[in-house]
Amino acid sequence: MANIIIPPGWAIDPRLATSEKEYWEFQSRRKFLRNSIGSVAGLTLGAGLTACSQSEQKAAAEQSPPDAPNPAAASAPAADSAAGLYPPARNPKFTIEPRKLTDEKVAGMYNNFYEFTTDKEMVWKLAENYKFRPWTVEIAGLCENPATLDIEEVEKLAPLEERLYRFRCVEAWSMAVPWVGYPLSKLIEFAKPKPEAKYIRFVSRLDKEMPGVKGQPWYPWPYYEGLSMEEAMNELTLVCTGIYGKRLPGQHGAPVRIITPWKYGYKSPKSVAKIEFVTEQPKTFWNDLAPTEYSFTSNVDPTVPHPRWSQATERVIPTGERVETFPYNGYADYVANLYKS
Ligand SMILES: Nc1nc2c(c(=O)[nH]1)N[C@H]1C(S)=C(S)[C@@H](COP(=O)(O)O)O[C@H]1N2
Ligand SMILES: [Mo]
Repeated sequence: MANIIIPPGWAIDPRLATSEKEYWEFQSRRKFLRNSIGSVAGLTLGAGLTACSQSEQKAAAEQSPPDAPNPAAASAPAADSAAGLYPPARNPKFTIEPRKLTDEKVAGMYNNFYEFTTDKEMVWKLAENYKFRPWTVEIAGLCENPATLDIEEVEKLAPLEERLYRFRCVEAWSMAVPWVGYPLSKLIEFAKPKPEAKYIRFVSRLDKEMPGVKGQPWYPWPYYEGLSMEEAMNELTLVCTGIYGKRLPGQHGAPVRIITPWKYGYKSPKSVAKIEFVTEQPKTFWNDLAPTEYSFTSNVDPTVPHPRWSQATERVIPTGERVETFPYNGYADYVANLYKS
């Protein structure tokens, strides 16, 4: 047999490939994450249900060269309309002490976004080429000003600012990241809810071609979440269109998501397509899947364990350091009064 090396189909021009240093940093980070993550139990549904589609997705994702990720890739195409908007000034009021800001690549390679895959380390790759623009957000329900807005209009509804927030997933890992957005209260002012509106409901995009939707039909897609109006009006709650000074990349929920930093991560829906004002407390994706494990409110609370693990401490990504979890994720001064009664 002749000793000819046939480049695999996915081989790219080496000049386009990542530098070796970046590549090895990427690989060692992957390995570290993989080793340190094993201990966290999967969410509610049995591993058997997800294992098959997950490994298929992984195989598909690994057909591409092992280049370092470009967390901004998904936001690149419409770069022109982003000119002048990013990066906005940081609002110095919000600090993450005693946490440290998570590295951009680390945060962009460890994500929960089940519409793409349940494999946290692969979301960025599977979302990389998804078309998140054009995009519209429907504002509906009990309000004076229902509208369907282009994402570019959503982005300009109020001045963007950067805020450093702690982020705590119910699976007991945490990060701290610089979100870009504006208070949800600004969008609510625009919509003018009627007095009967007591809750706000968010629906993520439903696209049967998203690999995690296609491969996991047992989930009640699309992802749906909700807040009380007081929670939605709280100054911490953000309409988020960016991170690390740029538009949101796919894996973080492009082109627009909600952020509620005093609640577990799943209360922050990604890739929002609809915002609706309603009277009754809306149903939510994780509460419907496992009502005994994921409540509607889901405030970060170190004293209330998840039925299958403690919430007293959290694992900082990527070091794996164990630190104490704070009530309301450290935001009690802003929100504790909402839950007095
Ligand atoms: N549409 C949608 N939104 C979602 C999720 C999801 O699977 N789909 N996962 C949630 C969970 S469990 C977490 S921890 C955060 C993760 O956000 P990040 O990957 O940007 O850190 O997104 C939340 N929002
Ligand atoms: Mo999460």
